[in-house]
Amino acid sequence: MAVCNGGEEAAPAPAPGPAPGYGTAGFRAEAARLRGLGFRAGLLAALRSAAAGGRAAGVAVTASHNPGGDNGLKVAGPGGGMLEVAWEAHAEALARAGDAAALRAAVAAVATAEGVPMGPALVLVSRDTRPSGEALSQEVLAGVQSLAGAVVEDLGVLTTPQLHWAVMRRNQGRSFAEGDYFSELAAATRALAPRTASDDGDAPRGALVVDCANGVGALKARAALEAGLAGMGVRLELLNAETSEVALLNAGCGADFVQKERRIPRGLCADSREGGRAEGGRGTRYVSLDGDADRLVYFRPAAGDAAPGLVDLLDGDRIAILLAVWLSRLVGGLRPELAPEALGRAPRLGVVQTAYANGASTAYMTEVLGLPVATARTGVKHLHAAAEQFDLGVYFEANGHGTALFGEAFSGALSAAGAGGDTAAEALLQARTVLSQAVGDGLGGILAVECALAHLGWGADEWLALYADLPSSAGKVPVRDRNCVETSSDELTVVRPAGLQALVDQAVAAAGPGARSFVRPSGTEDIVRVYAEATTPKAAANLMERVSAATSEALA
Ligand code: G16
Repeated sequence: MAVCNGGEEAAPAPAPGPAPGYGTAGFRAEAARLRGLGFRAGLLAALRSAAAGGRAAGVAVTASHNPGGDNGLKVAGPGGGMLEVAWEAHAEALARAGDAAALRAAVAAVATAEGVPMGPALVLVSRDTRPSGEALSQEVLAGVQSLAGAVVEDLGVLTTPQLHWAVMRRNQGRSFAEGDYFSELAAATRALAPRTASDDGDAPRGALVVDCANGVGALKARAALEAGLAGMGVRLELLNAETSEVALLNAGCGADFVQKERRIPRGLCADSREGGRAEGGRGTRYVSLDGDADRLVYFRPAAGDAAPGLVDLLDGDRIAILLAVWLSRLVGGLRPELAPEALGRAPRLGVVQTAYANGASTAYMTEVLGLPVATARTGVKHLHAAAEQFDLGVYFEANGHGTALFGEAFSGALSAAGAGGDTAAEALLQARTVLSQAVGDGLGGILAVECALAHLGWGADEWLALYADLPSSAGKVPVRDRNCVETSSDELTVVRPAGLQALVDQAVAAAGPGARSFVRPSGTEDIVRVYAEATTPKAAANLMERVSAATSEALA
C-alpha cells in the first residue's frame, strides 16, 4: 500500500476554521484560507496517480473566475479530465487532516479504500498568474514528494486547459511540451479552415478582439491563436491582457463578468457599436476568456435601442448550437460506404447542457436540429461524463465552459475513413484536435468557433438570428456558508432549508405561464445562485428578485 515517506512532517498546518469542501471544480477560497491545502492536494494527486499505476495526474493552482485575492486547486485525473467524483471525498479527508500523524492516517485510509499500491506516481503541476500561486504551488510540489515513490514536474505558468492537455498527452505517451500544444492547434486550424487570407496581410474575415480577463490567457493567446486565425483571414487583437496587477484579474472583464452582467468588458468603449456590427460576416467579433482560460463567451455591443454598455450575448448555449450545426454537417458529409462500415451504425450526435441553459436554446436543439439533449448537474465533470454517452457529444454550460467529445469507436471510424481519403473524416479529426478532448479549453474553443463561423458563412447577425433567448435573470445571494442550502440531485429543487422551495414555487406561479426559477449553492464562491426565466425581461428580473429575497429570508 502507498505510504508517506517522512516528508509529511513538513506539511504546513491548515489555516484555522473548517477546511473548504472540494466544490464544483476543486478547492477554492481566499488565498490565506488555502494554507496547507496545496500540500494535501499534491499528496492526493500523487495517490491518484499511484492508483492508476503511475499514469500522471495533475494539479492546476488557480481560482479561475474568482477575484485576484482568491486562489484554488483543481486536480486532474489520469484521463486528463477533472478529478473523478469518487475521489473528491478522499481530497476532503486529506484536507481535514491537521497534522503529520493525521495525514499519514488519511493517506493509509485512501490507499486501503482504493487499493493504491506502493509504486510510481507522477504529478504535473501548473499555476496561473495570481501572486499567491507561487507559494501554493511550492506546497503542491512538496505534497507530491511526500508520497513514497512519487515524482513531480512543475510546468510553471499555464492555462488550466493546458495542464489538462499535458496530463492527457503524457498518458498517451505523446509529447506534452507547450510548443506542441501551440503548433498542433495552429496546424489543425489551418488544415480545417477555409483559406481566405490574402498574401498582403489583409484580414478578409475582420478582427477578433479577445478579452483575456487580465489572466493567464493573456500570456498564451497570441501563441495559441495567431497563426491559426491568420490562416483564415482573421486579425487578432488582445484586450485586458495586463497580468502584473492582480486587482485587475476578472475585474469588470472576462467571461464570467460579460455572461453574468451582460455588459461589455472594461477597455471597450461603451458606444463602440459600429465595430460590433457583423457586416456580411466580416465585422469585428468579440470574445471573452475567464481568468484561467477554460471558458469563452462571444458577444457584441448591443444593437438597436439597447442602453450603451450592454451586450448581445453569444454564450455557451449558442456556442454549443454553432458547433453542433457545423459538426453535424461534417458528419453528414462522410462517405456512407466508409463511415458506417467502421462504426457499424450511424454516429449518435447529442448535446449536454445544465439547468442554466436558456429554454429557447434547448427547444432549438431538439425541435429545429432534432438532436437529443441531456441535462447534467452544474460542473464540467458532470457534463463531460454525460457527453461520453454519445459518439459525438457537444457539451457546454451557459457560462461558456465546454467542448465536443469524440468517442473512441467514432474516432477509430474517422481514422479509417480519413485514411481512405474521406475529406469530411479528415476535417472531423482536425476538429477533434482543436476541441480539447480533456476539458473545455477557451483558446481551442475560439479557434473552433472561428472555423465554424467561416465554414457556415455566419457572422454574429446570423448566429443571433437562430432563435430569441427567453428573457432570463441571474442573481447571487451572499452567504457565510454556502452549504446552508442543499438541492435535489438535479439541482432544481431546494431540500434545505425547509420551506424555501414552497416560496420559490409561489413566486414562479405568480410570474405566469412559462416561468421557471431555481436556487443552488455555488461550489466556487460563498454565494447562493438564483436563476429565473419568464416571458418578459421585467418579469424575469422580478422573479429573480423575489426568489433572492425569499432565499435571504430563509437563511437569516
Ligand atoms: C467552475 C466549473 C464550472 C462551473 C463554474 C461555476 O468554473 O468548472 O463547471 O460552471 O465553476 O460553478 P458554481 O456555479 O458552482 O460556482 P471555473 O471556470 O470557475 O473553474
